[in-house]
Amino acid sequence: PDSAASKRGLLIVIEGLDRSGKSSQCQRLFDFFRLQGQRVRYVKFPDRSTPTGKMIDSYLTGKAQQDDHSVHLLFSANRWEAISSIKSDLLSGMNVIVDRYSFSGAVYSAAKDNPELSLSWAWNPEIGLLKPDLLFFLDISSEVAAKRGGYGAERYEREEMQSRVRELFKGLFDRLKIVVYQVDAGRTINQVAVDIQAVVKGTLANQQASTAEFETLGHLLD
Ligand code: NYM
Ligand code: MG
Repeated sequence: PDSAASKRGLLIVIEGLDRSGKSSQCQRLFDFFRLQGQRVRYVKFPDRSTPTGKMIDSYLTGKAQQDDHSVHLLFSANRWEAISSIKSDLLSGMNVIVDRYSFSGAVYSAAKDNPELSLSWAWNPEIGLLKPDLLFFLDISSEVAAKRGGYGAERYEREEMQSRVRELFKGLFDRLKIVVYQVDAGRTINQVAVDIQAVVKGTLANQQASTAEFETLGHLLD
């Protein structure tokens, strides 16, 4: 059998609305890899620690105003500036779990009350970023999400916006050549974690040593 060292790591993205349980599931998946003795890294977008991330944070918390187009491109730049380090980690055999990615990037901007930010306009700067090996969508209604201790005080954390975001996520997935594992996120953390791990276990078992190449995110289908 091929040695594990000859395989690159998996790029696993977890997407969903605010309060859908993404961060808990990323933590659970991280622990799962560690228990298997596998190397793993956790990445969260936006990464608020970098210069672009600090600008994004100021915008989200209402400390700064930004043109809608401009802040959209900052979110995208925040991913682009991280991608070479993610790629080299994957090549070194590390699995990378990503909490929000390009899919959030496109739909949150497109959900704004600004007709200039169409879904396809918002998707464009994501083209060429690494395509996830596994994409999970933690599906929850905006009503159930709102009941989970309520939304916070950041921009976008309003139920009306979240319900538009949910519809846009589904519309976006329909227009991409990508497999999406939609998980019912209205259940307990354990139930959701079991479903995610089952998919990851299956992928690890079937992973070929030759999958060193990467695919990238492509254009939206019509
Ligand atoms: N968000 C997140 C975007 O608008 N564009 C993006 O590209 C990303 C990654 O930022 N409400 C939004 C979604 C969230 C907010 O993310 C902050 P989080 O995961 O709540 O820290
Ligand atoms: Mg949030």
